[in-house]
Amino acid sequence: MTDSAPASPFDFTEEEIEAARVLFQRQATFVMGAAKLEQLPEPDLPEIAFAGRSNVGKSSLINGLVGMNKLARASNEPGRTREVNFFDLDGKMRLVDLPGYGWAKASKTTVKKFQDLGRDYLRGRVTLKRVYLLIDSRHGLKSVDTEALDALDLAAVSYQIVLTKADKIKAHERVSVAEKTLKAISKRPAAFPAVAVTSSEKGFGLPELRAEIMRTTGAEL
Ligand SMILES: Nc1nc2c(ncn2[C@@H]2O[C@H](COP(=O)(O)OP(=O)(O)OP(=O)(O)O)[C@@H](O)[C@H]2O)c(=O)[nH]1
Ligand SMILES: [Mg+2]
Repeated sequence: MTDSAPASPFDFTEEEIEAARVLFQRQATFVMGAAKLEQLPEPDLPEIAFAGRSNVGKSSLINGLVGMNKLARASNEPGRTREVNFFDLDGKMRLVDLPGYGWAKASKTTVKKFQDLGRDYLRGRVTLKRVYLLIDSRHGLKSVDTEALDALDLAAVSYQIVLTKADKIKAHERVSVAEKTLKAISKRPAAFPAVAVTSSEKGFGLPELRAEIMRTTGAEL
């Protein structure tokens, strides 16, 4: 039972799921890693960004969505993604991999530098359609996550919660952590009122998330 996909909180037709599958099979390429705000690519495509604690699975989720193992660099070493990394899905949209927060081992100045960059990107990007805020399904919302949600609400950036690593918990636990998380964000003004449950490792939740991204970005085949 633990490998079965959880009930989807999304309402998509089979056609939408299929269109999104085809869309995400298009060529995905690394565009650039920006270490400064001045280095961001021109805002000429819809973007979606992946944010969350270090090691929560942002880079792995991007790889899972596009079906490539090594597009975004993932590793067990927290703080792997140190720049704002841009990936182009065949001119249809850009997927943006943000440096993680809550990363204790780096020096304070390094952490601050990348967190400030991530925050500036999130606040000022006109083409940013939605932020996917990743939460480890084994742990649920922690106080550092709450701070990130506060910042997104304050900046009025539309965001959605995505629970990650759901292969590591049992099916009934997936349901309860999703319900609990949904309840916790219900009064947040910029939160999309649904919680995605995913596993990049096993692939579940990804077809629905692709469909959701396709809808949000307005990307067409
Ligand atoms: N079991 C399991 N492990 C996962 C999953 N997603 C990611 N991981 C593992 O979690 C670790 C961290 O994944 P990353 O994708 O590098 O995490 P990140 O959020 O990009 O981390 P930073 O770049 O440091 O912020 C890696 O060892 C992954 O293999 C998942 O769905 N299931
Ligand atoms: Mg990463």
